[in-house]
Amino acid sequence: MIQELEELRKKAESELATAGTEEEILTLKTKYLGRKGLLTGILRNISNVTPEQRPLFGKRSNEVKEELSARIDAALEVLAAKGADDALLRERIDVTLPGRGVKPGRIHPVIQVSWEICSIFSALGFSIAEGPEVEEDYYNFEALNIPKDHPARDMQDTFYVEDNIVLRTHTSPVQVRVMEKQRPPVRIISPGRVYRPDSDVSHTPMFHQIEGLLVDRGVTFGDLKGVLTSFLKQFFGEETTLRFRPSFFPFTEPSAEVDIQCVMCKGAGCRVCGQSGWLEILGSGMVDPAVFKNVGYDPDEFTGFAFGLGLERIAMLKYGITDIRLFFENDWRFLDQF
Ligand code: 2U9
Repeated sequence: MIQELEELRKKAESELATAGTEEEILTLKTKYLGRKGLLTGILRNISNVTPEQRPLFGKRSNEVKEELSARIDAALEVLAAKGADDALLRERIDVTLPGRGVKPGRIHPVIQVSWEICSIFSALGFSIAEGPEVEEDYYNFEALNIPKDHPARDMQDTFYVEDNIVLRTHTSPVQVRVMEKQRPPVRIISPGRVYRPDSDVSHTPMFHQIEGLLVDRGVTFGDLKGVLTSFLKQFFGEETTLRFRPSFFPFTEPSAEVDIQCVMCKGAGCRVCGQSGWLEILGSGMVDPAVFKNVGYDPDEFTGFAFGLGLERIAMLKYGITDIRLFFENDWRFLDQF
């Protein structure tokens, strides 16, 4: 029996020497030391040993069991330590590698256009005026001679916050507020966000406008033409051809829309200008006397002109962009180009 015990020990040790994984070692542990294991089995057969040999057999059996158990635990520890070392090697961070870098932001193309237009008008003596985007009905409509039954008052065209509070549909209320506080001469432009419930390739529910207003004694339609011609030639190029076309707005009389010869086809007719050869750029007109009365200006003493343009539309024409929604998707591959 002792002989058998020693052979079992040698066998277990040689098997342990070749066990390379945690799973193999644990299988060995069960095989020899488990409840139905080989060593446990030998001990269970102690009745086959002569009574004289029993103490020696029992003692040796326990020694072999403890030795094997200790060897197995040591093997498991070595394996665990090796695993930790491997993980450290695998997950090592090379602090000498260069960083990934943070891409610097860009000025949004619509804001670039806004700045460019503001700087042209600043040089012409206009200052910049700003005001609230959530606006009283009075400043957005009433003061601008837009009567209650005018189509622009329809829910279709306006976001109503409350009964008499709207998201401004144009930046004109800024000019009304300035005129309420300030006597002429007034020479201002007001850039900013405006809101209309519209959405397709050329409309978004929020877009940007710049409007301008010049009020003084003796301001004429000739001044309007002179200032807008100077602006458009500076912005689109000296060679730009433009035309003034009669139009109607509730807040200006007379009114004119200003077109430039198509920048894509130079007037020949193409998809961008709808084959007309012309691109509509801005609306303008002489401030209606009713608007002056609303802000306490005497229409017999003062005259003035006003104009308005949509910045996304101008940026689309300038950069040849065909879908306005690209401006608001924040895809850096688009924004990176400007
Ligand atoms: C006051 C009086 C008059 C501003 C004006 C337009 C004509 C115009 C549109 C251009 C494209 C709006 O963004 S758009 O859809 N604007 O056609 N705007 S005159 O007239 C004013 C402003 C303020 C006190």
